[in-house]
Amino acid sequence: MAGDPQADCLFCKIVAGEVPATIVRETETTVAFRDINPQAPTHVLVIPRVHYPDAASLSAAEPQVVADILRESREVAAGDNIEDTGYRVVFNTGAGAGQTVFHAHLHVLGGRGLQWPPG
Ligand code: DGP
Repeated sequence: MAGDPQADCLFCKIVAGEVPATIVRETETTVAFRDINPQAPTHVLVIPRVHYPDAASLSAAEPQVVADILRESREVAAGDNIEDTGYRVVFNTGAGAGQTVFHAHLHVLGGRGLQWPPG
């Protein structure tokens, strides 16, 4: 069922504690953990506990959880002291945009200068 944990989903396993991750924050609806392949000094993924394959399907079904994820991104930035220097939040949505893990996740990147446009 949409929203239920998926047996073959890596990020559902992180939510369940079955795969280790460096967790930085948890709420009733979200988990934030450090990316295994960081692209910046701060690179944290904020994910919903519920399983939706991408931000589009999550926002259609559970818009409040998207708001929770965005609020958490600010808390992550505050915790890593990158609020003042600036940071980027990104939902890669679809393989063509670089999405490789199909459980919605927001990248929080900062701690170095970030160029625009992204690659
Ligand atoms: P994306 O390409 O937008 O789907 O981002 C997926 C991110 O997930 C990528 O930056 C690497 C990260 N990642 C993949 N596997 C693991 C893992 O097992 N643990 C952690 N912490 N991050 C992972």
